[in-house]
Formats: sequence, C-alpha cells, structure tokens
Amino acid sequence: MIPTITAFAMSPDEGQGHARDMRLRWAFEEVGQPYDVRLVSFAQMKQPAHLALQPFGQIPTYEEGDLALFESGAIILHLAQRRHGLLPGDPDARARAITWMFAALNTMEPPIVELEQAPYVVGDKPWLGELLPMLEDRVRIRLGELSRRLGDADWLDGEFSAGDLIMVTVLRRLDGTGLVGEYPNLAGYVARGEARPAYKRAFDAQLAVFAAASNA
Ligand code: GTB
Repeated sequence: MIPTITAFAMSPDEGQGHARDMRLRWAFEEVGQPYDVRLVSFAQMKQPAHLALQPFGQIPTYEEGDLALFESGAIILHLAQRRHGLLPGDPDARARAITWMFAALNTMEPPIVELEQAPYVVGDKPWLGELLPMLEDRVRIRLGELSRRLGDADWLDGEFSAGDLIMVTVLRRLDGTGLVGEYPNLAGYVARGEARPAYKRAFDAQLAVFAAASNA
C-alpha cells in the first residue's frame, strides 16, 4: 500500500524545502518507498478532518491503510524500522542512530526554531534587536557542540542514517543566517546531505508543488 503524506498547498518557504514534509519525502526516497501527497491549505489544516489526523493542525501527516501518524520524527522512525537504508542492522548502532534522531529534534531544533520564530512572536517591539543576538548565541552553543562531535567524519555515527537525515534538515533551517557557515565541518555535512540523489529527488518534488501553485 502506498502511504499518503500531507504537505502545504502553498508553502511559505516558496519551495526552499524547509517545511517538514521535506524530511519525509527525503526519507521515502532514501528507502525507495513510493508515496502520495495530499496538499492542504492553512484553513483545511484547522478543520476537523485534518485535526483527526494531526491534533495540532499541522503538516505533515502519514496515512497507510488504517494507520495514521503525525510528528515527522515518528513517521521517519516508522519508515526506517520497516525499510532498509536509514537505520543500521546492528542493534547498538541502530539505537545510536535513533539517539541522533532525537538529538536533532529535541536538542538542536528547539533553539533554531526559537530564533526563526522570534520576529513573528515579538513583532515590532523595540527589544527584538537585543533578543536576536542572544538567540543566535544559543544556537551557536549547540552548533559548536555538534561541530566538535562531528569532527572530520562524514556522518554522525558511521554510515548515513535517519539521524543524519533529520539533522541536515534541521540545520538547513538556518539557511540565510550564516550561522552554519561559521562551522566549516557542519557546512560540509549539510552539503553532503544535499548532494545525495534521494535528497535531490525530494527537493525537486516539493519545489514542483510550489511552482505549480505559483503558476495556477
Ligand atoms: N513537531 C511537528 C513535526 O515534526 O511534525 C511540527 C510540525 C510543524 O511545525 N508543521 C508546520 C505547520 O504545519 C509546518 S513545518 N505549521 C502550521 C501551524 O502550526 O499552524 C514548519 C515550517 C513552516 C514554514 C517554514 N518556512 O516557511 O520556511 C519552515 C518550517
């Protein structure tokens, strides 16, 4: 059965692949799992039909037969446990790769999202200019720690895994800030992720949605 995910009908990132359907698309491509996409508007995301799938009124969701899932990390874990290509076979290596999935979602992503969201939350308050450098420094702390751990390795723990896939998508949310560029090994890490054929197929697929919506 081909699973169906949801994605923005009109992504606010204008096809840059920053919305969280991108990480699912990439994971599907890595494991060779075909998938369908149902596009939803912001209004539809807040309607009962979508809220039954995603209680917070967000994308992405995942449906496969009677199974409905939400949370991008949980969906990727589900997929990675059923298909080869995103988690190592060795139980200890697999547990470490899953640890990196959680580190990306729980340790790296929160300060990055705080920085990204601050202008929307704070609005035109005069102290935004003081807050932003503080939030950037909080992100730098995590980037520095990640950079030290990665060192000159290609991936976080041996072969490319779902941990790397999520981590790269999280770091990409800093595009345009210059922060990842302060850590050349992290910049190289993101570039290696983006160079993977599966990433490119996923990126092109989400970009095609934006292009079609823009031409409609
Ligand atoms: N923890 C959830 C998960 O991992 O699945 C978070 C899901 C989530 O935040 N979804 C966002 C959403 O639906 C889209 S991805 N937001 C609408 C809402 O909450 O009402 C976040 C996102 C949105 C836009 C950009 N962008 O424009 O660059 C980047 C990331």
